Amino acid sequence: MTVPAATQTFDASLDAVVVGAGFGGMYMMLKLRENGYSARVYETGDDVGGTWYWNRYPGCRCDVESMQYSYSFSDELQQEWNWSERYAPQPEILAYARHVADRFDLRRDIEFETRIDRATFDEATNRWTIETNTGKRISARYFITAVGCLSTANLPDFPDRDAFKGNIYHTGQWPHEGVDFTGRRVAVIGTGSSGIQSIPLIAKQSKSLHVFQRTANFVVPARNRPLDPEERAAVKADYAALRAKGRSRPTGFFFEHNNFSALDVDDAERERLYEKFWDNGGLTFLGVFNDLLISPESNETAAEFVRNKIRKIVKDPETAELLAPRDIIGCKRLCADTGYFETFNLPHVKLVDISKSPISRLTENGLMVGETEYQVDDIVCATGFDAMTGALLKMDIRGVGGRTLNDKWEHGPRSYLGLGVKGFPNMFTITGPGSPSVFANMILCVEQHSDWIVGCMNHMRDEKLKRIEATLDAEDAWVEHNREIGDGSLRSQCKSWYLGSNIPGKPKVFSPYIGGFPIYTDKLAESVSHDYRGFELSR
Ligand code: N01
Repeated sequence: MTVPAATQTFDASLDAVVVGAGFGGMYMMLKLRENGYSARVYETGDDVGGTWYWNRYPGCRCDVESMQYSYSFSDELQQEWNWSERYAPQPEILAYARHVADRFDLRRDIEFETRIDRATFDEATNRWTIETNTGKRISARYFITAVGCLSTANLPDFPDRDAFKGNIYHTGQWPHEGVDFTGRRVAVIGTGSSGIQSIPLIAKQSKSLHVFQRTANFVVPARNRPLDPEERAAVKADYAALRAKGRSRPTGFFFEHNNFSALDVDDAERERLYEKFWDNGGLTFLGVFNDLLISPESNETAAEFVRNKIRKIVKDPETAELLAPRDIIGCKRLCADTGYFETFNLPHVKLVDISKSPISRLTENGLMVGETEYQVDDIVCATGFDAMTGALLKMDIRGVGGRTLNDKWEHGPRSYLGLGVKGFPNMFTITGPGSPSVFANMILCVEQHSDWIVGCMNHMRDEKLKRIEATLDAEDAWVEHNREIGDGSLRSQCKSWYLGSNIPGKPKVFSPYIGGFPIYTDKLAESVSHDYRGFELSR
């Protein structure tokens, strides 16, 4: 329960408050400290790690290669840390986050088990008043959110949810002690990345597994494997150049890609290239041609290639057809698997198509689809997140004139560069909607934003400025630019969390910036070199 503001006094007066101790909040804290600012991070969980603290479901791992999904700011750090696999499992990423916190002595500036409930801008002082669920009231010049893009779990409000006598889990809020499904009858709802990673492992333990699929997803093999010392050493020897190469790519990753269209080659060559990328494994499958997310004809060649793979792997033709997505590959986020399709060949695993007839309600013993009851002991909701805006809008953020962020974003998020919001001065949103975030290497994105923010704060300090706010013109132009380039991509052509379509009633706005990491980098630099163009700075 929030303690009323009137009954509180300030518990601290700081230069900056940072919300969240995931990779974004940790690095932001380090930069603030290095630059001589008083700051504190507030974190709901009892440890660092963000996404990797909460998501502990079986099979959870990063489907971005571990040598790249790691901080780049410290060469000592990247030289001393040894990733064990091509794709790091969740416990190892969490161990890495803890290592970073200890190595850079970050914990002393992080307040755990403390949620930020409200932040209010005071126009008289140009400072934020931040209130926590523990009753603290903090005054800060800057309010910096590092809340992640996929951190607010979407637990569907199935009718009669409370009637179910078994256990309901959400992949994004997994019990820390783990769950033993041995001998249990399990239902998994949802076939996005979390479902696709967890289903093969849940199937290994459970007595029976029903997978409830609303929309089939495109999945390519991850081809995970242990990393051998020579491979690690080769990357480490060339890390700076490889990171630079990554930053020059739209995704912020370095990987093999081709710079020609799928329609520039004949059928045999196209097939050969698809096979090559399929065998290599991973999300870089979409790099096989340069127009897969632009040209529907090119996209369809890749989509059909994957459908044919599914038809070959899954033995029951009816199940295979249900698992073969009909829409655009890469529109919903591509998934990478280890044995997902093979799992449906097991006799105790059944796919339930709920595309036409949804889960109508829960019962004491399971769930109903149409007239059929599926009796289970456990229900796993791999149903995703209120992405991009959920964690920001959960806080009661009040800007100029007491206007809430919820009100301002009633019809979808509006920001300048995904960093600043008109009407919310001295607030910065790390990987906020309108920045590349989920379309790029998230760790490079948080480093980029934190560096930019601290650079801006240094400029303000040098110039004795007290207030920075995005201008309405800059915000409008950025929102329009986002819309235009989003419309030009096939990624905006289906129902996805990028658009907010997974949350009933959420405005359908394509939220991440799809222009690519290097172009975005230029835009950030341009703003700085033109005296923070697009922002109004004042004393
Ligand atoms: O969530 P999702 P996720 N009834 O939204 C279904 C990142 N991530 O947690 O498609 C029935 O993708 C929903 O159906 P539909 C990654 O960016 C990364 O799997 O909306 N079904 C869908 O099948 C990823 O994209 C890693 O028709 C319902 C599923 O639930 C993002 O997180 C690992 C439903 C949700 O899929 C989200 O992934 C894991 C309902 N009421 C996740 N509501 C890495 O490896 C939803 N669904 C880095």
